[in-house]
Amino acid sequence: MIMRLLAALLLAVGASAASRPNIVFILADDLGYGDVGCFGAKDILTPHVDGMAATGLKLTSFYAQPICGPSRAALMTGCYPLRVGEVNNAKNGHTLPHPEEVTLAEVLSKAGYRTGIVGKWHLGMGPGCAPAEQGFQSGYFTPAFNGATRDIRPKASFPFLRGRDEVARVIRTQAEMDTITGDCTREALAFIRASQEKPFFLYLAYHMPHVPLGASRAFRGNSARGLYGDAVQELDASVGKVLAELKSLGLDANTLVVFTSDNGPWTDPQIGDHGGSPGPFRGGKMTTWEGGWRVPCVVSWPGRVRAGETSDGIVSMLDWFPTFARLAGVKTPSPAGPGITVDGIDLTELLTTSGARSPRETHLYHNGARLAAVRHQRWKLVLSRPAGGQMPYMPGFVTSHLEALPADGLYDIVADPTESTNLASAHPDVVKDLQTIAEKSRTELGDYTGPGGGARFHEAGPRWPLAAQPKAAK
Ligand SMILES: [Ca+2]
Repeated sequence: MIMRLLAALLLAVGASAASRPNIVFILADDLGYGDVGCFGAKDILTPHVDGMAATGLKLTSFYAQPICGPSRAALMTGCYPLRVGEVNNAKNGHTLPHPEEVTLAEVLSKAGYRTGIVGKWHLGMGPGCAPAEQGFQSGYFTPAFNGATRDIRPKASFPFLRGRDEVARVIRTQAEMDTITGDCTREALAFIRASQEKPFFLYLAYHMPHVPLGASRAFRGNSARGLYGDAVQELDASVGKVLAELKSLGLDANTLVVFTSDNGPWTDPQIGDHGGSPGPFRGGKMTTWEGGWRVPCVVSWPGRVRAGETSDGIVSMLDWFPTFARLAGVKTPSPAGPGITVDGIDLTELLTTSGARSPRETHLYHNGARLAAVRHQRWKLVLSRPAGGQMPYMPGFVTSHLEALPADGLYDIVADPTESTNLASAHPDVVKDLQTIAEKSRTELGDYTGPGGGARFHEAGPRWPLAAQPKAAK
């Protein structure tokens, strides 16, 4: 009897260890919905991402966040950025997760995964905040973005760090910018080769096609969308190299690969066209409209993830955290640990069961700290807001897309994905339902006026909005 129990136990342990997949999460930066072939691009060729979609699952209502920092914080914590506890109890435009926040890398590391980041971090480098202190055992990364201007400014530079703070190289020139995608791909392949003994989590956060753009010589002039398209085609070729490496090492059948973007493309005329396309959607990066939030997303895992299927169900960047935790065998009721709320919803059934529907019905849109819109099922309510363009808690960021809206607008996102027809007066009952969801979220998470009851704080002292405005706090 005891022997039989032991045998059963060993079998269970063996089965769970063997079925825990490697996870490769490939994140593009500012890549729009209309910049990938299988999502409609005709002037940029992305055969490798298209191939992932053909053999995996394509998500056509995948929501990131409208800008880099919050999107990465959402991925790393599984939470709406308004819930995430930040350094100094502040609420930053680019979320700065507190060292006490439990990250996806920490959860997977604790579960026995080898964890590595290659590419762009952008979640702070203060004490306790660097990748090495937020769960990554290995790192080759830039602390923040690759620049904030269309062209490289003569005195601008940024470092690639290894480990905690060893400077591996510094990017100063266009010629150096042209090498960063290839550089990250080389590092990613090296991480994969060095990590075969354990299940591994590779967070491969490419800088492209965020400006200033760069592409190596072999890709220059190849696309019909200028340097932007060249940069995306090099990104796609890099995805191909990662997939080929997994295959040649015999790891492909046990590796889940996700390809997506952190936000939509810049389309603001004040800032200038950077080359990206939101596809059929209205607006772009930092706006409330779908173009800023809905990005290409494909998932592949041969033999496990639905092959050649498409899901239009709502899926959020928040949802990877509980999904990956479950795949890694984490058994606590909350994937982040006892008592820690996670907003993400486990996608395992959606990913692996043919025809399954997304478990998510609601998505909240925050611009900076402002609750800007709510989607529930097919309906999206874009909340009224004053003129000004200034985003609360994003001082310095002005975008003409944040135009004044005198009243809440209701859109049928399924029938009208371009958000062209306001149906608020035709469906007052739906407006009311979505306003109720908005109000509940304000109670739990907060709004630009201040945090909600479920927002986390890890320090004594004043909390935002006062903490974010030290002068006013005195
Ligand atoms: Ca971005």
